[in-house]
Amino acid sequence: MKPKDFLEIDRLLSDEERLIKESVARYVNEKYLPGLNEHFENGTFDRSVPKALGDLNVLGMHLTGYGCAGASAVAYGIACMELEAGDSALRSFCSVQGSLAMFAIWKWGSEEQKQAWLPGLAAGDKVGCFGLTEPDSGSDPGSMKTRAVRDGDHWVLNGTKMWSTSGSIADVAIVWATTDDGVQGFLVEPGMEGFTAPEMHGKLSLRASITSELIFDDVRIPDSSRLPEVQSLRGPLSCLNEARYGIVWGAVGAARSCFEAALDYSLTREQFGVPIASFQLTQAKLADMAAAVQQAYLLALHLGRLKDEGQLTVEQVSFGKRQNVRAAIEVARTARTVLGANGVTLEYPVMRHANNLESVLTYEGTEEIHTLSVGMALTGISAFR
Ligand code: TGC
Ligand code: FAD
Repeated sequence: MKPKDFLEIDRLLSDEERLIKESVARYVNEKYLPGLNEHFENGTFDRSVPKALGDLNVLGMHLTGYGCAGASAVAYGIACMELEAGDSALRSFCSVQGSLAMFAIWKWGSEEQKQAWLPGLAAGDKVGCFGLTEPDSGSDPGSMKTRAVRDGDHWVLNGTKMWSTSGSIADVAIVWATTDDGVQGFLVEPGMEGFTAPEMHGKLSLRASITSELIFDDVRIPDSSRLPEVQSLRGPLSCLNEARYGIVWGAVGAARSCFEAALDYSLTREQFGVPIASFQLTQAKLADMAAAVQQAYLLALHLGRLKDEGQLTVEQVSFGKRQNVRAAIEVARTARTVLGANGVTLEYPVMRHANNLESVLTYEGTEEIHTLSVGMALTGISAFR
């Protein structure tokens, strides 16, 4: 019996998938986690991450060509799971870089844009970010106010984006704006006059991740920096499908880390002269957490296999993101109780994951938005408005 792989789901992975799992986990445990608490406490991002993830070949790993690894969706998911077992900030960086910034260029960019940006982003030599959310436009991106107006062979961009992960360190921001021809994406670079990216402070969640505003004040952008292949909200939403899929897996990692911390702690912590693991109430919690983690893992793997067959629908992604993040939050909360007062400290990963998961529940489409997406698929009736 393997208490930490109860149903032996790892046996369903191929040798290559197991190898990726092991190599990402090794990086997380040996290189990333030792410095994490300091970054979390100080609200700083470990600047060695981009290059390290580039060396691991996980940035845009599910994309093909241009220096990308061309791995399967399941392999990409497994990498997300192991990264988020470390911290959601690590998976977030990978998601934004690979699934939002790189995918946008890969799917909707020109050949020149792909050649100019994708190899550097895949290697982690360059950092990308994604600007969709605005101060007055979150769940309803169609209400965005950021606007680009054509001026000869340039565009003039005005507006403000908020909550952009990696924004202040990005070499390229994928910015979505309304135009006379619909929503379009622009590649905005630091140094373009009128563009600033101040870091946002005061987050109590994802503290080891950089989050920024992106402010555009008459920024002149050449037409060659416009993503030429899409003029609709379909552009950004297609990128979100990719990143949401990564969260389906990432949430399993965060939940697993909390469960394992609780299991280990319960076997060594003694009260009333016995390990707390010997109490029936503790065992019930451990059984519930083990079931939740295993179910979430199976769901992620099933959706991953569907994606590799080209069969995964956006509603199924919503189902998975909603279900697995919910499950992870519940596991984190339960694990926290098993650890007692120690559970609220940084000495254990549980409260850190619990805090991070509040952002994960909200970004990439809130729990409510994904509930309505599933509701619409079930009933055929849209309840968004
Ligand atoms: P709607 O009229 O339904 O659709 C507009 C156009 O988009 C198409 N579409 C999609 N395409 C691809 N994938 C999807 N999931 C799509 N959903 C819709 C649709 O077919 C249509 O295309 P076309 O060609 O006819 O123009 O749009 P709506 O305005 O009614 O909105 C629908 C809704 C609410 C589901 C959508 O707006 C939504 O998903 N809202 C949530 C916004 C969100 O998730 N924001 C995330 C920002 S980025 C982020 O959080 C990064 S976190 C950092 C990290 O991961 O670490
Ligand atoms: P709102 O849309 O204002 O929602 C508030 C509440 O109302 C929620 O509970 C919501 O579910 C509910 N609600 C809204 N509409 C409905 C409805 N129709 N029916 C029922 N309930 C509804 N964005 C980016 O563009 N790029 C990034 O890199 C990025 N990174 C982020 C990093 C972090 C740490 C965080 C916290 C957010 C990030 N975001 C990013 C923003 C994120 O995508 C938004 O926060 C999210 O889309 C929700 O928007 P909002 O916060 O404006 O909430």
